[in-house]
Amino acid sequence: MKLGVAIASDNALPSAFVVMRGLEKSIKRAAELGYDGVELALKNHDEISHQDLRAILKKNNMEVSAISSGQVFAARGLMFTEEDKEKRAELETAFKGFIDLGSEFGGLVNIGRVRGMINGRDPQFCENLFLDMAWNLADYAEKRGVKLILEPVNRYEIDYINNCDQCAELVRKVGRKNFTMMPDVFHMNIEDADFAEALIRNREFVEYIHLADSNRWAPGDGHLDFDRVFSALSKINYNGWCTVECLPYPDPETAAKRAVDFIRKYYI
Ligand code: LER
Ligand code: MN
Repeated sequence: MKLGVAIASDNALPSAFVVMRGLEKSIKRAAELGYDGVELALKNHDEISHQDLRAILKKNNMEVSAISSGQVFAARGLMFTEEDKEKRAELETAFKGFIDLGSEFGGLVNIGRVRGMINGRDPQFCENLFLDMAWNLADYAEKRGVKLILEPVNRYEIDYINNCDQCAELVRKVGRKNFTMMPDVFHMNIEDADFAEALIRNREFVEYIHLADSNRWAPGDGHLDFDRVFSALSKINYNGWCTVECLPYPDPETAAKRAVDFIRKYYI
């Protein structure tokens, strides 16, 4: 298991769920704190060039755990369930840029809130919009050795795909080997009846994990049962990334440090 931390550029929205901001300084600090890698929460694929990113990672002996796309929804209003052709084309371009970046760095691109809303529309109509985009992007990603990872997100943020079972059902409908799932234990704590049962039941699709406590502070700062989470991950022989995606509270440095200190006891 490898440990990552979510970071973004200095100009990321306040609603970007990241621990640290400023790409270069966050990568350096994450390395010093003992993380193995960083998840890049990007608005645009060209926020950083491949060349600059390669150099910063090498200097700090760090990896990219995944590229995350929440700001494409939050800042640009783009989503898989969009009907408007121009906005769909804009989303496709953004994601292809993320996939190109992912093909050199980490090989994983997240689909969180960007899967979109239903907003009172016909659910089947929305699913078709989602599937069209998912198939198109999965084909593009497959040729570049990249996986797309769909994240169940709680009902207070999105009205489509809230728990792991719904996510697994949609992953089956997409039916592509490079289209899997990434549970976030903060959302699971709201939406899934039991961490262990949900992870074990859907083990074939668990590709990546987001970690935050019940209050979305650093793991250890709330009341979420991490013993149960990590024993389930060990039961399913999970060997991928666990990436801290908590709020930067009480401040980014403290959150990043508390998280790594708390989680270290669960991994070697
Ligand atoms: C949003 O709450 C979240 O968890 C992100 O990883 C996805 O947008
Ligand atoms: Mn998340």
